[in-house]
Amino acid sequence: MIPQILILFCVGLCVGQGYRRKDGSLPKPSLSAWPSSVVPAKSNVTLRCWTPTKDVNFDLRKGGHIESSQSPDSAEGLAEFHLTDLKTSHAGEYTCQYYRRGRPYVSSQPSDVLLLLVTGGLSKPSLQTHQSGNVTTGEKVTLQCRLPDIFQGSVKFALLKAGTSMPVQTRSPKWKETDFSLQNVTVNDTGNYSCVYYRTEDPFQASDPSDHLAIWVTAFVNNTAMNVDGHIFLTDPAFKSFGCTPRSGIAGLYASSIFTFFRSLCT
Ligand SMILES: *[C@@H]1O[C@H](CO)[C@@H](O)[C@H](O)[C@H]1NC(C)=O
Ligand SMILES: *[C@@H]1O[C@H](CO)[C@@H](O)[C@H](O)[C@H]1NC(C)=O
Ligand SMILES: *[C@@H]1O[C@H](CO)[C@@H](O)[C@H](O)[C@H]1NC(C)=O
Ligand SMILES: *[C@@H]1O[C@H](CO)[C@@H](O)[C@H](O)[C@H]1NC(C)=O
Ligand SMILES: *[C@@H]1O[C@H](CO)[C@@H](O)[C@H](O)[C@H]1NC(C)=O
Ligand SMILES: CC(=O)N[C@H]1CO[C@H](CO)[C@@H](O)[C@@H]1O
Repeated sequence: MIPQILILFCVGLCVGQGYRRKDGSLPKPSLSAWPSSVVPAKSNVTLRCWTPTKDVNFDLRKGGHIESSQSPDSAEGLAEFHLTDLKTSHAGEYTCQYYRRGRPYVSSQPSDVLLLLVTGGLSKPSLQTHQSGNVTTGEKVTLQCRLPDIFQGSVKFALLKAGTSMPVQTRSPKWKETDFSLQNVTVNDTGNYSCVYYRTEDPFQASDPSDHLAIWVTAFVNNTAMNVDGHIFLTDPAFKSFGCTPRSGIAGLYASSIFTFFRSLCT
């Protein structure tokens, strides 16, 4: 027990003081994009570089070249780089790094690469699912993203989920399409999905996103057994209100409490 406490104490203390690794370098910071690393042209994005090390300055690099330098916005070692009115030329591979303000003037390892994609300019792909109707928890959902027929060139696909800041998955196509699999789905897989395709080299052109495909995973609590069960309903984006769509479909299939749940969504 005591060694564990000492380790925790040391981690807290050493990180706070600017822990240095054996080779003299500082550990890499983390880089994230808000609201997302895949954003439409003309919108804004904030790139956040974070480290627990104090008294440091930050560099944001794009393709290895310094794009911007900044003092952290707070004592916590967080720097925010605001990119506004995005153009396709903002797309690229970003990293950030920090360096100490005082002696010794060492810099950190670079962060992991964040690929910023600015969508628009290439026509949208289509997103479809092989499944129809509902799928139970634990099953696999396959979402197929397909290039527009006219498109030529070498690209990768990214599966996006509304409200998440990173692609759910990226995949290379097999000929004109790719299959994204969501394994062992849970309620957390509920959401609106879309896909884009992008060129894998500078200038990283990216397509408009496909139409949304809603995936709805509901957990039904069995009042007596408290078993959690779930079902997914897949609908076409053409349906205006997703919550209402499966209502008639499930009304006869499940207990009345579930019916009530969907009815409350619709009203
Ligand atoms: C982007 O940021 C600028 C300046 O902060 C603001 O004027 C503009 O409305 C923002 N654009 C969008 C699409 O949010
Ligand atoms: C699927 O998820 C359930 C519950 O989250 C878990 O118990 C099970 O081990 C998972 N199965 C696989 C193959 O990951
Ligand atoms: C769903 O997400 C929440 C919060 O992110 C997490 O606490 C929970 O364990 C997740 N549930 C499953 C079944 O993955
Ligand atoms: C998809 O987006 C629509 C509109 O924002 C929203 O009403 C709906 O609840 C979303 N569907 C899911 C499954 O999150
Ligand atoms: C719900 O509970 C009832 C009564 O215990 C049981 O017969 C039924 O199989 C349960 N249903 C599910 C889906 O677990
Ligand atoms: C449309 C569809 O596939 N509905 C299915 C939903 O799940 C129930 C119960 O598992 C099936 O009976 C339905 O056929």
